[in-house]
Amino acid sequence: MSTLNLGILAHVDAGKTTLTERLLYAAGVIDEVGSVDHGSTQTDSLALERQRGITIKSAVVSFVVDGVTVNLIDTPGHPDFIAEVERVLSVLDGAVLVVSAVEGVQTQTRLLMRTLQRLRIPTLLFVNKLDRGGADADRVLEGIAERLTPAIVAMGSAGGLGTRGARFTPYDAADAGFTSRLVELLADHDDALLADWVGDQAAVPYRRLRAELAAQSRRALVHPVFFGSAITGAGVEELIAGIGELLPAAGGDAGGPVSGTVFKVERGPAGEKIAYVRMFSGTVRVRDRLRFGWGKQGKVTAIGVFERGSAGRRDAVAAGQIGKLWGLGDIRIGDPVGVAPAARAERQFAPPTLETVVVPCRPADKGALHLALARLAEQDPLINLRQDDLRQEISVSLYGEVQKEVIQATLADDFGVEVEFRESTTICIERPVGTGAAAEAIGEPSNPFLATVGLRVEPAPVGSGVEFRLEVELGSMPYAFFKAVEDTVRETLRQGIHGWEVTDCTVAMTHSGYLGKHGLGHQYFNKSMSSTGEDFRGLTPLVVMSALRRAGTVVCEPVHRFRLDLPADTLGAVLPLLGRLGAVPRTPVARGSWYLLEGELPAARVHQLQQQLPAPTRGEGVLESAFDHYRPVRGPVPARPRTDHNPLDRKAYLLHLLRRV
Ligand SMILES: Nc1nc2c(ncn2[C@@H]2O[C@H](COP(=O)(O)OP(=O)(O)OP(=O)(O)O)[C@@H](O)[C@H]2O)c(=O)[nH]1
Ligand SMILES: [Mg+2]
Repeated sequence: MSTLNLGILAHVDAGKTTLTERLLYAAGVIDEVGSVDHGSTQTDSLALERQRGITIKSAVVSFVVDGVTVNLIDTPGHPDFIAEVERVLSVLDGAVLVVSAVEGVQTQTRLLMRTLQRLRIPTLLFVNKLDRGGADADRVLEGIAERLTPAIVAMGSAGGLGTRGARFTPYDAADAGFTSRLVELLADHDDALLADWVGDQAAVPYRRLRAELAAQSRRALVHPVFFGSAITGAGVEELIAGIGELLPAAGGDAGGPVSGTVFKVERGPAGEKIAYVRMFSGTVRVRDRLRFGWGKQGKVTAIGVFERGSAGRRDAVAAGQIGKLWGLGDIRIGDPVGVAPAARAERQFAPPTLETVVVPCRPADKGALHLALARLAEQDPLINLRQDDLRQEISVSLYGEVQKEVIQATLADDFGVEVEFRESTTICIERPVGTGAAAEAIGEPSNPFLATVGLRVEPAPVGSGVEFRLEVELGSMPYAFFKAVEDTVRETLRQGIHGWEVTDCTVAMTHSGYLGKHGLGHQYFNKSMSSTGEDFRGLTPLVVMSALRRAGTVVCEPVHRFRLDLPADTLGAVLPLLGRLGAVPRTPVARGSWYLLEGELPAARVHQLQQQLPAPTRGEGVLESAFDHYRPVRGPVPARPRTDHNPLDRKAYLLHLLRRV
């Protein structure tokens, strides 16, 4: 049986979880439709999700349609949990992007669609909530064409809008408007089709149009749009048929080399680690010794495979399927299993832009807090646990206030640790502004290490991260020493001149040298006179930081792009507020008695704007915002306290190393 791994994505509250429930019901997996509002759905299974009525973690369920096992991954829509969406993107064969027929396309919808398109993930659209007052199918379809992609086609018409009787009626061959829209859409990627159609319409059978529509949808070139209501079930049968017809099943050879990706990690009832893996090739069996991550190994003690509902115990998981693996204690999110898949592991969304110090209410809980946060970081590495050894504090990175509340509640409920947070601060970055080089050689009086390291730091394009490059012969030193230098460079650059992570730069190694067994003319191996990895790890921070100081860095803060809908008469009161918060608005666009105002706003001010907006807009202003880019900080440069012994202070750094020995 083939498999289709299908993500359900949308902005918050669009109805993903309700739709998931409906799909399971329509496929006969559940006998009763659960409700988000009563906390009884299959995929919002965490206590916190049920209490709050929002999805926090991605969850997998499955059903069978026309002989295909569909693994549905219900994702959270709140921007604070975007990391959960990011982690599943690399395992999807297709997606359904849900848009509310009332709220329409949102900033988050655009962000998701752009990403799905960039990754070429075949995507169907589902316009939900036809039954709700204010539903407007035509306006939303226009919004999709304008703000998401013009490569769409409505697969039917919506009627009875705003009532429980709202329905979706699929078009068919008899619908001339539909067939000509299909030809127009498909002709962009199929010249022959247009020529044949113009020659003789009758010679182009409807079957051919449907086949071409399926082919182009499966290549993510076009996006069919369905309509319905997850609450009443309208349009859901048609969506299921569309999923079967228009999205591609997983490929992969079950007999090939093992290759998969871990996209989720959780702990079972006994605290055992469970890894969710999407298999791209090969078969993993119980008791197999498995390679994963980079150089790790372990024995698989049990396997669960998603089939007809939840995961059942199986002996093996094969190409295309999603399995839960037990027994791999060191496994982490993002680890490849077996041969690394040629997949898309890189970052798709902006990293968290806030951080906050977590303080246990009972000082005695410090140890327990660290363990608990380490557990949370297993499931969400982006919280980027930072232990400040100097101040004995722990901080985490965050997307926003909702995530903060969720962490607080999880620590209390699951780990019995009550915590408070200091005020969140913005996470800045540092980018080098020029080129700087430094080198220290073995034997120089100021260099206490048996290592020669020369490094040059220079700016690289925005978004490129840190690239490490060799400008010395790879054969000139044992590989382990190069690796020690590279790892240490990356580690050291996590805190730049002002304490922020340094990025968008290239670090070239320009000098290298070590003392081997026969160094310094010694005839016999003298251990005390041969270099070790520790020498390179000790020297590199000094060299890279002095090169960085010569290059100079600029501190950049995260900036959001915002979109503000305002009653026209409130614009005059909102503009000064935006000014005070450091926003740069563009020219307002009038839309009837409303203004649409777009612009940029420092991430640090988004929360304040959200809180202060209701007063001048009588509670009617609607703000959407999403991270856009980093820009140099204007005004005083914020510094972040270091958590290590600063290699910029050579003496303190060396004394610290000495004390450690
Ligand atoms: N009237 C109506 N309400 C709906 C429909 N679909 C969902 N809802 C309601 O909308 C709210 C949000 O639904 P969810 O299914 O939790 O939405 P979601 O997209 O999963 O939300 P997050 O996971 O938190 O992003 C709930 O109160 C649902 O009952 C629909 O088709 N019609
Ligand atoms: Mg949900």
